[in-house]
Amino acid sequence: MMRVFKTAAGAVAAAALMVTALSAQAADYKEEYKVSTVVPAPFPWGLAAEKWVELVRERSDGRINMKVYPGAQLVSGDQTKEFAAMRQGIIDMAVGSTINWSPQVKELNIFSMPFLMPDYAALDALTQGPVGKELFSIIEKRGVVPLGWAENGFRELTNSKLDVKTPADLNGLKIRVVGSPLYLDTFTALGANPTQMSWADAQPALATGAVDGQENPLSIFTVAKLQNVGQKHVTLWGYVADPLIFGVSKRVWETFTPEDQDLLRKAAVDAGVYGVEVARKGITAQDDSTLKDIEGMGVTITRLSDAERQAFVDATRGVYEKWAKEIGPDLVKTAEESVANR
Ligand code: X2X
Repeated sequence: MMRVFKTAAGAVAAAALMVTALSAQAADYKEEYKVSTVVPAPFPWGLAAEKWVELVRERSDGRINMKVYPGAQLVSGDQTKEFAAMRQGIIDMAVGSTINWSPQVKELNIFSMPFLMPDYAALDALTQGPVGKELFSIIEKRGVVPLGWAENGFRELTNSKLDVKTPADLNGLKIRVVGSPLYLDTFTALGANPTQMSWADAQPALATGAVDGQENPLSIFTVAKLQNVGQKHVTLWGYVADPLIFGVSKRVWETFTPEDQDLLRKAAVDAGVYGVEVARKGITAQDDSTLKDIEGMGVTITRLSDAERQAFVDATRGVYEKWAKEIGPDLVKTAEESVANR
C-alpha cells in the first residue's frame, strides 16, 4: 500500500520507524543456533551438518551463526527425543535420522520397512519423489520445517559371534537396535534377541559383550572402529537405510526473514548433496575401498546370494505387512510404486 505523506517531517518519521523495525528484526536473531546430531564429523552425518553450518555462515556473511552439538547432548543423549525437543523449540535445528524421529512421526518408519529399498536408486526414488514430499508435509504439520535430505546409509548387520548367512544364524543373538519398535519386531521375527538402546549406550554394551551385535551403516562401523569392540562379522544385507533430514524448529523458523529462510533451505540442500556423496564413498559397486579396508582389519564380510537374501525377506514379511498398516497403506503403496519405477 502506498502512503502519501503530507509533510516532509512525516516522511522522515516513517523512515525512522522502518529503520527501527529492521534493526529490531536483526536483533531478534540468536547469537548461536544449536544444531543437534547423533554423531560428529568425520562421520558423514557430522560432515553434512558442518557443511550446512559453513555454507550458512558464508552466505549470510556471518549473520547466522550455527553450531553442531553431537551425541544428542541437547536431549541428554536420548536421540529419540530430538524431534520433540525441536518441536518445543528447545533445540533450534537438527540433522536427524528418520529412525530417531519416527517415534513422533510414525510415517518415517517407511525407511525401516525391511527390504523395501533394494539399492541407492530406490532410496533416492523415495526421498526425491512423492514419498519425500508427503513426509516433508507431515513433518511440517508437526512443528518442524524440513529443508533437505542427507544420509546415514544402508544399515548392515554386525556381530561378534559368527558369519550370519541365514535367519537361523541369528537365533538367540543379542542385537542392539535403535528406538523404533519396528526394529524389535524385525529382529524378533528373525529369531534374535533385540534390545533397544541409544548410540551412546551401544558402544559400551558391545565392548563388554552385553550385546553380541548391532546394525548400522558401514561409515559408522569404520569411524567408530567397531572391530575394536568385537564386531568381527559383517553381513551385507542392506535391509533398511536411514536418510537424514535437515530441520528447523517452526518457532525458530518463523523468526527468520523470507530471504534468510531461503538461504537456510538452499544451504541445507547443498549440504545434503555433499552429505550423500560422503556417505556412499567407498561402499558402492564402483568404489568398494571401505569394504577392503574393513576386511583388512581382520573382519569377515558376508555377501548374500539372491536366494540367501530372499530367506531374510521371507522371514520378515509379516513385520512388513503389520507395519504397512501402522505407517499407512497409501504411503506404503506410493513407496512401492516409486521403487518399482526407479
Ligand atoms: O544410533 C544409531 O544406530 C545411529 C547412530 O545410526 C542413529 O542415530 C540412527
